[in-house]
Amino acid sequence: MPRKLVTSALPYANGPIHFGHVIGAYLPADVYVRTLRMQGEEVRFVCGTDEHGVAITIGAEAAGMDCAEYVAKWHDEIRGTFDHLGIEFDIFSGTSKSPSHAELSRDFFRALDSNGFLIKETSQQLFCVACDRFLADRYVVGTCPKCGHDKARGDECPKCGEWLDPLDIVQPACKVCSNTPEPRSTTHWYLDLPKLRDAHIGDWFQSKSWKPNVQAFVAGLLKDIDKRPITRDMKWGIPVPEEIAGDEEGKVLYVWFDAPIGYISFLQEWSVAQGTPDAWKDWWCPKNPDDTELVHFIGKDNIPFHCLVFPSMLHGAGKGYVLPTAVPAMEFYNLQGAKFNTSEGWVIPLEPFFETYDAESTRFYLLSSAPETSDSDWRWEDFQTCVNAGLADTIGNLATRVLRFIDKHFDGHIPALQEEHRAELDGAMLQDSGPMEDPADSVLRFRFREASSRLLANAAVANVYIDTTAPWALRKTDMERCGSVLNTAVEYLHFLARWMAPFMPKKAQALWEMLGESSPVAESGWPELPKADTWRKDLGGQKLGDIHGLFDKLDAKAIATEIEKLRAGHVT
Ligand code: B3M
Ligand code: ZN
Repeated sequence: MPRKLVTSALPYANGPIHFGHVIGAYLPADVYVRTLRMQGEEVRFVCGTDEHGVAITIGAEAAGMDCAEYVAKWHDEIRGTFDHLGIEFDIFSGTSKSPSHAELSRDFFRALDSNGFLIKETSQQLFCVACDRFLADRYVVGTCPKCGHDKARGDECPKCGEWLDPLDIVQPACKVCSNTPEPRSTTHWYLDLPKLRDAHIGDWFQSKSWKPNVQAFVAGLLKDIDKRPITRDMKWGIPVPEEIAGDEEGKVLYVWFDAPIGYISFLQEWSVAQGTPDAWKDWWCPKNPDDTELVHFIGKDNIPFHCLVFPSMLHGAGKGYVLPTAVPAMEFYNLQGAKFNTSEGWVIPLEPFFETYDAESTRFYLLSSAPETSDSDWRWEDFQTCVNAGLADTIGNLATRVLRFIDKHFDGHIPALQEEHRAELDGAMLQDSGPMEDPADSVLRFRFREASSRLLANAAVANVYIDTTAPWALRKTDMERCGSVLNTAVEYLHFLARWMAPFMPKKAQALWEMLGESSPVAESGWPELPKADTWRKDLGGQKLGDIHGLFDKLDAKAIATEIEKLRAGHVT
């Protein structure tokens, strides 16, 4: 079985992440990894913060901090959010601190250079004298030369969508200080993407099947692809190797050049920490490339870099790096119909959120509303319905009703199954109460919405079973049959806990322990769909753990207040 190397886009260490990020690149990856692990696969899950680039230096300046201190602060903050949500990486490092990152990035640069994939060129760029720096495209603002919109950015016009060169902007101004920048000449290195496309990447891209949103977009880019600058004039960043820079001073690698290399350097860091410094090579440079499946979880704005630029770098380095097998890019996730926007207050601040709401239910709602095939939304009302009708009614109630009843009337021990009831109750549970489908099968196809609805549908089967077999009524007439009916329900809850584990790991563990188990539920393996004859674990006689409610219902008034708060805090 190929090893799986799973990455999530590296969040910029310059601000908090919101639910749009979470469902875009992190939570689905976490569920995917947990599912694979339960299926016995060998997986590494790598992430960390993206700590270079202009956005970081400007953020640090505005905060009055130095860059290292600034990125460390956001690194910890972002990591805290992942911890809250139970998103567990094998390693969560950062591009400015991972020990091998800078040198590995420089090695990439050297290798691409000696393999003939870099171009050195001098051109004019806008320089802000007041800020004493060349302006990155997004830090030039002014009037669009095409449509006349006066809030165009150096890289594109938000009104007409035209891709722009900052030098074409009419009346350009520095976004930071508003002064007029002047053109100055500067030398940079460019990645020869047309050559890399013709060498391999074009054919490689065409040979694979991609999500429709990736396929059309990248095929279009490939057609008239141009070289791309991969260096910048800045202080904060990884210096270009001296032997190549020569007399050119103050050149660092472009943030998008070094950031994806973090997927490699962080795994190197992990390998060293394990005491097996070369282990990363088994994933990144296996003897047979089919021995690794590399899966990049990203949001759709990162598609060109992960499907084109980084694969080009990996190939062009000529060191036998694997190329991605799948890039399950999500569409955008909005908040109540409008884009998440931290600076306009159109966000759900996560710290207070987690004081009030349960992280595991939140995971489930995010997955069930994931922007897989088109943009989608966090809607507070839907969150409430998902928690109340889905989780609390369908899963939570089922478990507590059955287990409390056993607690009370069978002295907390799972009743025995009478042989004479076996066949009939197998049929009642596995055939007559509704269809069951394997959530893992959806997860492996990156269909997280489908996976979460399968999980609920499987729980609904047990509710139908309980309604038709009516154990509460049997208690008065036929205690043995009542026991068999409950035994069968508990056998099924044993499946449900394991099915829940990738989605809601803590709730799954809680249910597992209520069933009297003490091992980690995730280590019990992935249960395929139950089959008559083999599905039972013969749990009769096992003592249950402490029984408690699994999900708290959300109150409609509180939800209405959340929506009001959001509207009131919105500044445009
Ligand atoms: N930090 C952009 C983003 O967060 C960037 C991703 C890097 S992945 C190598 O959208
Ligand atoms: Zn300026």
